[in-house]
Amino acid sequence: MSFFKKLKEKLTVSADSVTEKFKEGLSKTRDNFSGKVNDLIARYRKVDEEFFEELEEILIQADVGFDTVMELIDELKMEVKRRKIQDPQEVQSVISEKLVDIYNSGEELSSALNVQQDGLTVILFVGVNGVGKTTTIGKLAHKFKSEGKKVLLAAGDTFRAGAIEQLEVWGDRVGVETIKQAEGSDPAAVMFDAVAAAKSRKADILLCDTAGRLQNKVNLMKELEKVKRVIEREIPGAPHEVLLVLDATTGQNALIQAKTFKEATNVSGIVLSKLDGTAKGGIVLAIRKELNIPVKFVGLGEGMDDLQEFDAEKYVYGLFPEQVEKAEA
Ligand SMILES: Nc1nc2c(ncn2[C@@H]2O[C@H](COP(=O)(O)OP(=O)(O)O)[C@@H](O)[C@H]2O)c(=O)[nH]1
Ligand SMILES: [Mg+2]
Repeated sequence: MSFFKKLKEKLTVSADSVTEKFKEGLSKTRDNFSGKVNDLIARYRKVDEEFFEELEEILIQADVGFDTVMELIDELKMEVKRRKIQDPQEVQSVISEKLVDIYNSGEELSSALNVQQDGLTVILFVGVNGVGKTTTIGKLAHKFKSEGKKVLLAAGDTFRAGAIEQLEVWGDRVGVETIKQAEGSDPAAVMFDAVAAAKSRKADILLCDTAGRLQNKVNLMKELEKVKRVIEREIPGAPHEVLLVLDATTGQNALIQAKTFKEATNVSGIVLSKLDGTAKGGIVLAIRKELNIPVKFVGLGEGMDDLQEFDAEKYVYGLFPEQVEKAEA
């Protein structure tokens, strides 16, 4: 059975709104990357060295990352040989299968959030200015609230003008409370207050915003350490997640940011925002392979429902929806 057919059966396409979100959110990448793959397949009569060279180029242009592309091409060549595939049409399903395999290969990394069964779960958000931390917190607050959880927000970005209000606007929209102090105050003090409030109100989830200053790694490290220390002291085992938010539209730059943050703090997961805003959605693969940190969520739009748990199969469906939908054998 072809991979497309398997995917079709597994995803029960178009019945699931999450699957549809991936399809909508990946439309730019589909126009670029998938469009080029489709065109390549239509132009070639048989799968040869030149075909793979062109495919390699397309993958690199989609920000898949050099090493990952090499691995993928090698795997593809082996598979094509093993299955004695000659017709480029047949390769498309194999490409998709290998994209999923490559993402899921290596050290097993769970994309599930470490949420405590009992008691408070604290999630710290880090990342440079403008990547989407505050927006992601708003979306995640909405998700937890709709699961019946009591959520609090901590306005730890006391640095950027308007940052506190922006978080409060999200809090109001979602219907959760924001713990804050005045602009310019010590973020560690805000966290102290927020943890105390979360305890006394018996909250399930505390989502902590931070400032994204990255002009100096030493300062960043100090600030994050201090914030984390306060949280740790008040709640043993917390923060339960440190999520690094990366902007998919910044491409390889996102990888550089990730490396810096990885050195400054223990990052437990990545949120890749604005995947809907890029035509180079291959960056998901590069991030997973090069950083060895799971992509826990992707941002597929600006709305409340546009944050989705990352899933390699839904991602591939979003890249090749028509092929999956019409897959027969
Ligand atoms: N299209 C799109 N825009 C997003 C997404 N996430 C965040 N944004 C936008 O990115 C901008 C910066 O986000 P913000 O949360 O303020 O970033 P912060 O500085 O890291 O807190 C805002 O205009 C958001 O609406 C996403 O997944 N898709
Ligand atoms: Mg912010």
